[in-house]
Amino acid sequence: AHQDEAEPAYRASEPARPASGTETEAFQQAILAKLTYDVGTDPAHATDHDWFTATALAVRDRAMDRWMVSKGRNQAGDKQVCYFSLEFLIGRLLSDTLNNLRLTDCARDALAGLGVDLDRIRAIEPDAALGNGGLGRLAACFMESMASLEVPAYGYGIRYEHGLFRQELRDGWQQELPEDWLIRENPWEFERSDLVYRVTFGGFVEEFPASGRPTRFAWKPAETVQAVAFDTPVVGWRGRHVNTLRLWSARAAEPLRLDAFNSGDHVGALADRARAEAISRVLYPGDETEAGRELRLRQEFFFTSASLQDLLARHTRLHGDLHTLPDHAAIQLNDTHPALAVAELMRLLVDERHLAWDDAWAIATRTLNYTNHTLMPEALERWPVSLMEQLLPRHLQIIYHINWLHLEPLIRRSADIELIKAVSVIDESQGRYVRMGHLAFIGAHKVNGVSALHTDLMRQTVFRDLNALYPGRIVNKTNGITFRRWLHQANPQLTQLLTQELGEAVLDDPGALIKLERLADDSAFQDRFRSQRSASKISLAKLVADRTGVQIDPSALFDIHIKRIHEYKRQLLNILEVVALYDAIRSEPGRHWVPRVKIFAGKAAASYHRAKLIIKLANDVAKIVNSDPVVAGRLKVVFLPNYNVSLAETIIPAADLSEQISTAGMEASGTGNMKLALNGALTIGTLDGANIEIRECVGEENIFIFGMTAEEVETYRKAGLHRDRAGWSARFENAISLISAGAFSPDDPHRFDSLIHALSSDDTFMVAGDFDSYWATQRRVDELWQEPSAWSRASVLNTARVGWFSADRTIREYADDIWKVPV
Ligand code: NBG
Repeated sequence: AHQDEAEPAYRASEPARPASGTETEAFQQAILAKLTYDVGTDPAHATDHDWFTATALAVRDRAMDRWMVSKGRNQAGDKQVCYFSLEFLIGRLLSDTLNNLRLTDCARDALAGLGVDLDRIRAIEPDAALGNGGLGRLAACFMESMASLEVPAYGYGIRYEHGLFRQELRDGWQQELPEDWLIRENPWEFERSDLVYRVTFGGFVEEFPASGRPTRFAWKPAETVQAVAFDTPVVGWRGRHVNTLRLWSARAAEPLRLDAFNSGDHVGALADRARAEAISRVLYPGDETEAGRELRLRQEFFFTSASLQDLLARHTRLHGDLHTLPDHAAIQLNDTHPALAVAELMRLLVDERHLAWDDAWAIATRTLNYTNHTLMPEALERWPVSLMEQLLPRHLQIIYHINWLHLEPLIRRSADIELIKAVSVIDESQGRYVRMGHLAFIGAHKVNGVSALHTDLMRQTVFRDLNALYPGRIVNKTNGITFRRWLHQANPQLTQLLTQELGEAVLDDPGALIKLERLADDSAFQDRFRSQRSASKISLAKLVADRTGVQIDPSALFDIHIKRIHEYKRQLLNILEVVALYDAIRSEPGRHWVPRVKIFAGKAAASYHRAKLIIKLANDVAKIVNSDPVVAGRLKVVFLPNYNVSLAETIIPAADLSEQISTAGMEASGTGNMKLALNGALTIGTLDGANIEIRECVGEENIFIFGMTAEEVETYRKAGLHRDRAGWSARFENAISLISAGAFSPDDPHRFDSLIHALSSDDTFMVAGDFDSYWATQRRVDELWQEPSAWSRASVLNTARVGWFSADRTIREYADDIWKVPV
C-alpha cells in the first residue's frame, strides 16, 4: 500500500517555479520549513511520503489557532456534545482539511512550484479505517458536520493500531490482511501523554454498610490498564470551528516485569503488557452478525470509562458541581457499543463522587442518549451475565439495581409476567444475558432510529414494550452525509458545474441545489452534466483496468453495488440477475442489448462464510462473462478489491445506477444511497430504510422501486412462502440451475451448493420472492438509458432534490431535539 521510498519525487529536470501570490508563496515556505525541520530532509532527497508529511503538517498548522479558539468556547461553558463511538471511519484527511480550509488550489500551486504533484501525494495517505461500514462512516460525517455548524463537540473512540483489514482477492476468494495505517507517523494526531486515565477490570466488590445511611460499595478491581489520549483536530467548513476527536490507546500500567526479565524470562516479562495493549490493537471486525467475545467487551468498557472520566474531570474543573452536568454536556451513544456508559456513569457518580443514587440517575438520564442502528436480532448486543460478573462485577450489580427500579412499578401493579420478561434488562429465555439495547434505552433521555421506516419498526418490534412504558422517548433522525466530502471533494467536476450555475452559495447551503431543477430539461446543461459524468467514468475505467485488468467501456451503463457484503444487502440477487441477463443475451445475441458494467465492491466479515462465498461467486461469474465473446460489448462484471472510503470517492461520481436492494425492513437507513443519488446516480431499490425518503424527495418517476414492502415481507414469511420452491419463476429457476450445473465453476461444480440450498430451503432474505420484480425493473432501467435526455433529466433531478440528506440537516435535528445545543 505504501509508495516506494527510494525514488525521490523531486525531479531535478523540472526547474523550481517560484510560486506566485503571497498566500501560495507563504504556503510553499511553510511546506519547505516542515520538510527541513520536522521531516528532516531536503527537496532533493524527499520522497512522496516526505512531501505528504510536510504538506499535512503545514496544513495542520493552519487549523491550530482556530482549534484553540474553539476549545476556548468549550471552556466558556457552552454545552458540548460527546459522541461516543467504537468506530470512526474517517478515510484520508489531507483533501478534507485542504478543502475545508479552502487551501486546495494554494497547496496545488505551492507544490507544483516545487515539482510535486498534489494528487500523487494525497494518494500516499493511508485510509484511517477505524470502522466497518455505515455506522462508523456516519460518525465521521457527523464529526465533520458538527465542526461545520460550530457545535462544540468531542468524538470519543479507540485509536486502533490496525483498522479494518485489507482485502485481497486470491483466485476470487477474499483474503484478509492486516492493515497498518500507523506504520508511519500520523501527522494529524497529538499524543497527550499526560492525559491518562486508569481503566480497571475484574476483582470484587466491597460493601460498607452504615447505619441510617445507604450501604456504600467499592469496586476492588484486579487489573489496571491505562488509557492515553490522542487528539485529532476536526476542521469544519471554511475553518470557522475545529473540534476534537479524542481516541484512546491502551497502555500497560507497568511496562514490564523487571524481575522476570532479569531472571531470563524475556517474553513472559512482557505478557501483562501484551494483554493490556491488546485492547487497542485491532478493530473488531464484526459487522452485524458477529457475536462479541471478551476482548470486545473490554474494548467497550475501556473507551467508555476513559471518556466518562475525561468528561467528568473537565466538568468538575470548569463548573464544579456535577448536578449541572446535563446543562453542559450531551452524550450520544452510537449504538449499544458504549451502553455500559449507563452503569459506569452511575458508578462514577455514586461510588466515586458520593452522590445519592436518585440524583445520579437524574443526571445520567438527562445526559445520555442512544442511537439504534439495526434491528437484526443477531446484531442486538447481549452479554452473558457470567462474563459481566467476572469482568465488571460492580457494573453488573448496578445494572441489577437499575433493572429492579425499572421493573418494580410493574411488579407492584401485577403486570403481565410476559411484559416484565420482555422489558427486563436481563434476558432469561435461554441462559442469562444483559440486553445492552434495553440498558441504553432505560438510561437514555432520547432514543433514536436512523430513518423513518426504521424508527417505526423500532416502535413496533424490538422496543415495542419499552416504548409503551416510556412513550415519546423514541424519535427519528434520518441519517445524512457530509456534502463537503461526498460532493465537493469527491466530485470536483460536478461541483464546478454547480458553482458555475448556482454560484458559490451552493457550497454553503445544500438547499440551493434545488435551483438545478429549472435546468433539468435544458439540453445545453444536460450536455455539460453528461460530460462531467463521463470524465469521472473514464477515471473509474482506468482504475478498474489498473486494479483488475478488466477493460470497461466508459459509455456503458455503470451499475454500482458498493457496501459490506451481507445476505440482507442481497448482492446475491444482483449476481443472479447478471446470470439471467448473461443467459438471455446468449440466447438472443442478435437483439439490441443495453451495454452494462456491473461493478461490485465490499468486504465480508472474516468469519462470515456465506458472504465470502458470495464474493467468490461474483468473481467466478465475472470470469466467465468477461471472457465470452458472445456478450462482449454488452455485459461486463467487475469486483473491485479492498473497498474503503477512498475507493468510494472514486466510484461514486462515476455511477449511473445505484443498487440499494436490501430485503425491505432490514437496512436501517443506508447512507451510500444518499451519496450516489447526490452525485447523479439513479437508484434501483426496495422500499427500505432511507430509500423511502429518497423517493419522496426525488419523485417516484426518478427512482426505480421494486419488490416487496416490509409489511409484505412479513406476510410472505408468515405464509411460509420463503420455504417454497414452487413459486419460483422459470427465469429464476434457470439462473439457479446454471450455477448448480457448474457453468461458472467448472473446476468445482458443487462450490455454490450451500448458497443454492439455502435459497431453496429457507430464503430468509427473499431473493426468489423479489427476483422477478427486480428483473422487470432492470429492464425499465434499460429503456430509460436508451433515452439519454430523459435519463439525464432524472439524474439532474436526483442531484437537485437530495439536499435534505445533508448531515447538516441531521445534526441540526439532533441539536434541537436531542442535545438542546444552539446551532
Ligand atoms: C448500520 C445500518 C445502516 C445505517 C448505518 C448508519 C450497523 C449496525 N448499522 O443501514 O446497517 O445506514 O448503520 O446508521 O452498522
